[in-house]
Amino acid sequence: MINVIGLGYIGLPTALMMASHGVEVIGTDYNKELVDTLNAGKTTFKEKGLDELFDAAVKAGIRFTTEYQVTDTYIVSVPTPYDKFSKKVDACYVVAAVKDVMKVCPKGATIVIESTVSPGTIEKYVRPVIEADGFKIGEDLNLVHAPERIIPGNMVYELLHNNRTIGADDRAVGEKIKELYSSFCEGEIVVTDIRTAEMTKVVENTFRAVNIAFANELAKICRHDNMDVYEIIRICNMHPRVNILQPGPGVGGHCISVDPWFLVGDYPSLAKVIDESMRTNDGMPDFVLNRIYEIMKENGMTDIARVGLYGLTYKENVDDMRESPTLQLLESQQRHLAAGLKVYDPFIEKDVVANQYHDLDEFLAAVNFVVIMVKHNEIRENMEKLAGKVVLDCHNICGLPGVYHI
Ligand code: SAJ
Repeated sequence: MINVIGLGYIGLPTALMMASHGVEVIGTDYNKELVDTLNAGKTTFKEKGLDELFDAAVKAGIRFTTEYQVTDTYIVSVPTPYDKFSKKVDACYVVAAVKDVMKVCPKGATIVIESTVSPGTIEKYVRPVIEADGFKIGEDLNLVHAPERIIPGNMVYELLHNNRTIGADDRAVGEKIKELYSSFCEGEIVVTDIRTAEMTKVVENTFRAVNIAFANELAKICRHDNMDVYEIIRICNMHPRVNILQPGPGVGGHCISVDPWFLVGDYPSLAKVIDESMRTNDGMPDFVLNRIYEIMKENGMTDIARVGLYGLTYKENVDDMRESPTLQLLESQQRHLAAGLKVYDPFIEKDVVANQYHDLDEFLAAVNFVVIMVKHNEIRENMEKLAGKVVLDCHNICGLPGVYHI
């Protein structure tokens, strides 16, 4: 039996996937409300294919509880927040979960840490905690790091098809865990050591952050001299060895906007390009806010309350708002005492910010300047409703004449 600890964005789909592929799984989360929701037969967030996967897992016998189980394999997928000031990862939830596992696990059990951690975290924070309790790693307890790679919006498909990395102290233990993931994973699974596994995960997300920053910097350069960044990127990408990403209003999510800071925090004098890239991405919501003021001026607009931000999530077609550029922009606007922007997102049903709308038509009726912050399918399918409005299209999806870009 596998005990999956932490039933959030990663733990839940992983637990469901294993259960629906014939593995006996019990999911544990200390959040009773979340466990009650799952036990009532409901999923806790929206994700393509998740409800169907949930049904299959429930049929296969998955159970949810707040209690840690006595078993030989644990998968820990709890959050690893980072400290905004020190830029370092806070491993407190991982450490707490490992401590709780140690209270119940039998000798020789394996703890698989799926949570993203900065390189060296397991060495620095997890091993000492285990050893302090008199456990001998490799005898009483085995440690494995199996970082996840799935992308919100396409999690179910990617869980099945992505290649994976498994880091273990001991090859045989790594191979055993590889076999477990092979129950559902059709991708290639590489077994390596823990430190390498930690590093690859952070490096993957850093690669993407640096490349997005490059696109964002190009957008700024092109804006300065009124060049079309999208056309330039399109032509450059026809070169066989060039593949530039797309500029946008900023980078959100819990990974690409966070993980690269771990490297900056740990190697401040070495991670220069990464540091600068992260600052570039983090500066994009402010850049958009300035564009809004510029465009208002150009159109003789003075009332910020007639401006509406379309999209609150960190990217299209998900209901996840973590580190979202829209939230960053709103925070910045409040700092500038210019509160009043209207906001709407079809994926966010609860009221989370001031002046939030829950109906596209009502939102559009309330504003005459729309800023497309997120390219949800909904807005792509309703472009004609933007006719006659001033539009700042941060994703170049609009195609209407006279539209502004970042
Ligand atoms: N973005 C741009 N321009 C682009 C691409 C993305 O501005 O050309 C922005 C998006 O709008 C979004 C952010 O970047 O705000 C990140 O979005 P994403 O869809 O690229 O990635 P995430 O954060 O949803 O998922 C990432 C993935 N990592 C990589 O692609 C290296 C996923 O594989 C990871 O598993 C996930 O982070 C994670 O959990 O680490």
